[in-house]
Amino acid sequence: MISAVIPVYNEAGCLREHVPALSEILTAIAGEDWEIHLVDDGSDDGTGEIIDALAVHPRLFGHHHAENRGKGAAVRTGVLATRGDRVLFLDADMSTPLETLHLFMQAIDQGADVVVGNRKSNEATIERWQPPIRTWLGLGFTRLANGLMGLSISDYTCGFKLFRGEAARAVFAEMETERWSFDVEALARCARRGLVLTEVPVRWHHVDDTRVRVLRDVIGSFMELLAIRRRLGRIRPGAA
Ligand SMILES: Nc1nc2c(ncn2[C@@H]2O[C@H](COP(=O)(O)OP(=O)(O)O)[C@@H](O)[C@H]2O)c(=O)[nH]1
Ligand SMILES: [Mg+2]
Repeated sequence: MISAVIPVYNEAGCLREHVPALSEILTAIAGEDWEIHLVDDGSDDGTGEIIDALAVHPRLFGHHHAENRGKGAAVRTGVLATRGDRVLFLDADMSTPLETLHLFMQAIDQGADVVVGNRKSNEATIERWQPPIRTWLGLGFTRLANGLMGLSISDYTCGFKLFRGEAARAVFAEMETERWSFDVEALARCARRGLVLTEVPVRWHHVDDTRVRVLRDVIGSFMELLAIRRRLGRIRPGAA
């Protein structure tokens, strides 16, 4: 079974279109053996009602946070509710085209425990770039995270990652980072467990409508990174 988790914060504009598209791809891959978990993170634009309406479908599940807690907290809520032996999480705006899922499934079949989308590879196709400031900050964030944690991951924050189910649930049960740096904690915990991590180049189409507020989120993400380093120390792969 494949489980998909979508963290959702004020996405009333795109859910009705994107969730059926995802259901279709999952059906093509897994027949009826899929589920989708939509996690509404305290939205105030009617997203919650749309999720409830979609969740009348027997394989679609809605979860609600009473208040906005952050993408990391929402992904955690969703992942811990999954039952699949594959767990995908992806952004509501579907910046990575869903066809990519086939490649990610192959990587797991070939032995990976965790497959992360990589927008920085030469083989990645960026159909529409983020604003330059986001690209530069992203580069700084990646270097800093790698330096602090002793890892060498090309792209932490691409919102498209596939895990073996047990690995996802074990890692997310331990997660404490609630906002944007949660990807770093998740991948650091994967490395610490000695899980096999594969990066796959993706196609990416930046969607302008964003919940990222540069100044607020840069400071918040930096504080989160320091907290992750304090909690986990430098990672020795396979040490826990
Ligand atoms: N749960 C939750 N999800 C969020 C929050 N902010 C953003 N998201 C989700 O995270 C994903 C990526 O957000 P987006 O605004 O597209 O970020 P960008 O693509 O990096 O500009 C989307 O699925 C959002 O709905 C938040 O505070 N809580
Ligand atoms: Mg986006």
